[in-house]
Amino acid sequence: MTNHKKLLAWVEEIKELCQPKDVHWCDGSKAEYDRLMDQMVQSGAAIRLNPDLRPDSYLFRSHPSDVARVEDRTFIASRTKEEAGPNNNWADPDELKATLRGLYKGCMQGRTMYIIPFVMSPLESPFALIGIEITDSPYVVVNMRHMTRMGTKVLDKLGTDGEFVPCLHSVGAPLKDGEADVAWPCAPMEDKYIAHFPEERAIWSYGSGYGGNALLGKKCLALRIASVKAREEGWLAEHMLILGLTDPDGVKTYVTAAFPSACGKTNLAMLVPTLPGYEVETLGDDIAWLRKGEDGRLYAINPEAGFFGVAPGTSYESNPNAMRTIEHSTIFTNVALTDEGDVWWEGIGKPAPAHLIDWQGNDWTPDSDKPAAHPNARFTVSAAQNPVIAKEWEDPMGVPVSAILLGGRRPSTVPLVLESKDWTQGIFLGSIMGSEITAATISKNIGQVRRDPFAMLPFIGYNMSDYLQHWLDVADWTTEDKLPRIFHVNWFLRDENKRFMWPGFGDNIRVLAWAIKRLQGKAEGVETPLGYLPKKDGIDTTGLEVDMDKLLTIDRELWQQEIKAIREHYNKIPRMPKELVTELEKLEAELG
Ligand code: OXD
Ligand code: MN
Repeated sequence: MTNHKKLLAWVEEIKELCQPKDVHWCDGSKAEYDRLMDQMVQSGAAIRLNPDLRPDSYLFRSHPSDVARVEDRTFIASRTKEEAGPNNNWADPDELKATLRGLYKGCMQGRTMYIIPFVMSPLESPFALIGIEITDSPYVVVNMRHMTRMGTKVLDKLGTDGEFVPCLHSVGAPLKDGEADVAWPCAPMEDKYIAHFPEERAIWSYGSGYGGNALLGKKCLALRIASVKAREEGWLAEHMLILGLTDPDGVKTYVTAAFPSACGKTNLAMLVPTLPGYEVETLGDDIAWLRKGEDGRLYAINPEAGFFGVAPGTSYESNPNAMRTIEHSTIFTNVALTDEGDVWWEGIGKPAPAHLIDWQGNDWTPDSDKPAAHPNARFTVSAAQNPVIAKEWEDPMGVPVSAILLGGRRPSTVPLVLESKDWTQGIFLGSIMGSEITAATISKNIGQVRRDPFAMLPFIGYNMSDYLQHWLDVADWTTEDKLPRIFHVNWFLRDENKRFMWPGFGDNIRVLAWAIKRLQGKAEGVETPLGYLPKKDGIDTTGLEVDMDKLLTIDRELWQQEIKAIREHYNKIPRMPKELVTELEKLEAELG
């Protein structure tokens, strides 16, 4: 096990507080994973899928109230409200701890307490962040085995006095003596807390078993806590995919892209190009840590080991590599079950069978007026199973980034692609990013456009104005020629009949190809107040029927409204960096 005194003392303290029935130190082995799965199948928490159709795979159904991240119940408990900023729910750390201690008291009664040593980033990377998650959810343990490197090897790395981030998690559903468990235990919404203590570097999560609320290495550690650490230490923790793009000349370029949750990061990271001669390989689909390398360039590393992807809409047509990745050894949550024991979801590319069991465990037929899979249904799978994973994806130092894409779901206003004129304008474009809210978060406003700077609104562990300033300061880390170029993309423009104007998916290579040509000095740009647009024939549209005029328009009237909305957004962020306000004023003068 371990001789790490601080860790042992913390485990003892939590054991006393939470009063579990027993304690299990996870070794991270496949045997342990299989044992837990067997237990969960037996208890009714999991369904083993048909091994002939979907080997080594399982289906879980969550409680209907516990289906996504809960941003309203997510807290940044920094010393002051000012440090958390207008972008976060703040709570006084002492008060929040007192509330949570009350909830944690006896919360693991009748349950096993699992101790998960895990590391974000490859084990041997100098940038590795070690966390220890204590949880009473075996579902969390099996998911963490895909999403992180976990188990005894991490304890070995930690040694007797290594640093770790304590991550405490409970589903918040103690069992009385003899009380039978339910398939998905969790606490009511008002008792859910996803709490972060950034100064102390600690995470306390209570009441939810779902995704980013419960798998604490992902959003809580690798983004919220890491973003605070990154600002202090001079690096970046971002909500970005990482891909490697090889062009027809054999030149490989690394690109990161920040899109909000459920806006196609996994699809872009695994894209199958429709243009001949191009190849895309995946390095990550959700999180990138960026650091200056010795040569002055920015290097990106994916701290995760797996994909926690949105299932609905994923098909052999839209994302064949994701479909191949999840052919076996996958955990599915909240998808529908076929009579043959396989999975189904809306947009899987096969018509719905005559009968299914829906994500809530009810009979479902195509006449039903509700979706069979929850819109935020997920698959959890090891990244190594992706047929196009780049061989360098676990390089402990990361890969040099040449371009950063920013984007969101915008039905109008924002053109298909733009390149910023310089770093400051790129950060400005990042600061004004907007996107329609998706089912990845529990919200009454799904579909409405919200401002989501760098797709990090729910994940910045400190004040948004300091975050944007930190991005601006990156320009001082190195020389301009070494900085990645910044592009803004929008795959989601719709016409007057609400139909998508751009085919997306594999055809997004056409936009990537233009961006790469820009980097290589092989494509001209048309200067506009917002940056460079491609020339009308700049993007290869061979074989497509698309209206490039419309896709590459900056409509003055729409932008006048947009500027008003950006002003409102800026006004909500006190201490907005001056350079960004100046960018907005410049834009207003040029477009107004
Ligand atoms: C995710 C999210 O799960 O962003 O990656 O919600
Ligand atoms: Mn995400």
